[in-house]
Amino acid sequence: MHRYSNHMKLSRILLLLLAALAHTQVSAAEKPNIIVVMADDLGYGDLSCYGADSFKTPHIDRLAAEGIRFTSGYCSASTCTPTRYSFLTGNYAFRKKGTGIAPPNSPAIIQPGTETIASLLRSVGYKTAVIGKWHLGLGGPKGPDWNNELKPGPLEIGFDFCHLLPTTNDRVPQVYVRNHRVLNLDPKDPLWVGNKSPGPEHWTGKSHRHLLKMDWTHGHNATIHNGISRIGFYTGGLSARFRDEDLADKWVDQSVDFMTKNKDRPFFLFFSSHDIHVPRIPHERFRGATTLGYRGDCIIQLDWCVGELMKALDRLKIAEKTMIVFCSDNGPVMDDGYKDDALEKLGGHRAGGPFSGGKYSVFEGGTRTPFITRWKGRIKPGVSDEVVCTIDLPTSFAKLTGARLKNDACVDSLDVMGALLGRKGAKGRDHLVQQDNGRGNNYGFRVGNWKLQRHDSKRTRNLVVEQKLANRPVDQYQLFDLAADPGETRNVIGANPQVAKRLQARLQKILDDGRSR
Ligand code: NG6
Ligand code: CA
Repeated sequence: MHRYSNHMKLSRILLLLLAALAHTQVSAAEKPNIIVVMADDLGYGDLSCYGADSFKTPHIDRLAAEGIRFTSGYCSASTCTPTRYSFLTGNYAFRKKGTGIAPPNSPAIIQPGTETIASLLRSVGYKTAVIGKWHLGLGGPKGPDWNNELKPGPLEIGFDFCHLLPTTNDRVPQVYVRNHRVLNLDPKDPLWVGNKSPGPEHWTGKSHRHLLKMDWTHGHNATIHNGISRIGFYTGGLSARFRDEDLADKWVDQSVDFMTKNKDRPFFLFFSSHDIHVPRIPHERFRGATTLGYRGDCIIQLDWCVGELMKALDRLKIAEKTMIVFCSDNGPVMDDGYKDDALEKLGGHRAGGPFSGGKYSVFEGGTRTPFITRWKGRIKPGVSDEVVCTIDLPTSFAKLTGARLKNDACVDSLDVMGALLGRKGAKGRDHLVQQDNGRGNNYGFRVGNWKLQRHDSKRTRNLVVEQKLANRPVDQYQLFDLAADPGETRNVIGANPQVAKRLQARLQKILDDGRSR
């Protein structure tokens, strides 16, 4: 009896200890609202807080002044689909086939059951939404069934709500997808989307080029909508179609609505802007806002959107309960298929800042992009040189909010929350793999200030973004010292064979291991 009660006492104490431990873990978790603003094709040098001096971006500058501006903030790929895939899943896109730039009729790329930043946050009580560009496919293996339920999609991988541009706006169709349906679709006028012309009478950017309000330079010459020809063909769904000019307003309206409805509970909003992707068609009120043409004007439109989100946070009195991450999905590009004078009106503006390359390339300009965090009253404003990447957001936010992260999920997503919050002495990544669209099998590998480039395709792309695409043959491996040469102009592999060997082996190991967390 005596021994029994001693045993009871001991287990009671143990239980109490466990409960206390669990309690400290729970109370250690913080659940701010989280807004990730992802710009499209915005380069390192495209904001005045990052050195642009041909125009001003006052709202994003204010975000940076009230938070941390990262000088080594990255997205994980130099095109859209792989970066977005990695941001949501925490897995490098090169590990999975079919994660390159998605075509108009792409099926859902992220399968239900995959852990995502949204499912993780939802598991700890967040209301989750994606508003804006999706470009990760919709529907089962046969692709989207545009006139019926569009499933699977965001709602099957952790989002409670979505209001989407299904692909990217230079691709068909120009309709919104709200949750599982094309919005405002009249069943009597079904939407058809395909990659072949429906017939010789169908007007295209080739057959009716003289009617276009913005001409194309390469590709983008199929179905015409709103005076602009696109990639891919479609017919019908006229009542569902939007004007390019109104996208930014729509994202803001929908987002403010979502924030207002959920102001009293933690929410996660993925604000996925289409600015400044082609076709760059700013709203009429932003035209001429810069001397750079529509590419510059779209930056001002993006800046306005960020300002509206911040105003809404202030109005709802939740700015101090909300952490914002501002980032981009890949580096800059000038001519991406339309004659919008981006290059002609560029002047002295350097879209990639001090870096070479841009969209499609593994030079720093392809993935080193604006990256800002703000949490009023919690983050001490400043500038950070720590290496952080959009792929790190799932794990970092899981750790912050106490979401349980399975070992086999988010396998390349590291906890860099300390760096994102600017905690003293907190480190970012010690290495990062950068990829292009995936098809060319080109990698960048940053370790400290060393940068290894591996070109399995034996060609570089988009070397100088301020000029036309410059392709040239290269050695498979090149090594650069980013501290001395941020523009990656001097290959120092000959003088540093041991460093190169070490980095080559480490990169290969990351590719072979199937995970890096
Ligand atoms: C390319 C398109 C380019 C753009 C890009 C996707 C051509 C010739 N080029 O294939 O215009 O749409 O895909 O951009 O069609 S991204 O930012 O969404 O990855
Ligand atoms: Ca993009």
